[in-house]
Amino acid sequence: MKRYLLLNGPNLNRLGQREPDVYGSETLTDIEQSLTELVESYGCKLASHQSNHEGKLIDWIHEAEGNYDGIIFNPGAYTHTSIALRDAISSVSVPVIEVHISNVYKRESFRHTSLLAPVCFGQVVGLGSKGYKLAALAFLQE
Ligand code: CA2
Repeated sequence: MKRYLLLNGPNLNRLGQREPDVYGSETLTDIEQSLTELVESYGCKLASHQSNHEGKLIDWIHEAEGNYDGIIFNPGAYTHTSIALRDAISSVSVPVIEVHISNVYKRESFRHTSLLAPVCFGQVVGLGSKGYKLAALAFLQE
């Protein structure tokens, strides 16, 4: 059975609490539930973690090696800053799809650069919470 890992980075535990115009009204729990349903409908399994700490995200990426078939990852603002997360993604053979709820290219210029995208399998940007499902489908329909 194929197994997938959903990772969410800093502040994504605040989804649904503020800025619904930018990030929508769904909570992270809502997103986790609907993604679990989708993945299970394909006979696969999903595990999910969120952390506001870079090192924890790095540990989960390392632990994914040999245990998961793909990672759906919204790295939050670490996208734009973290060489350490980029190195972690490079250090494993598990494919990673980077997801952003908002269209980062329509926003401040500091959000236009992803240090992670060059080492990711793909990227989904600006499609709201549906982006997580589209990333999952890219793995599920492989
Ligand atoms: O669009 C995305 O998914 C982001 O990864 C979200 C990050 C942001 O730093 C990235 O540039 C793009 C922010 C995380 C969510 O922050 C919240 C702020 C207020 C209310 C709810 C969430």
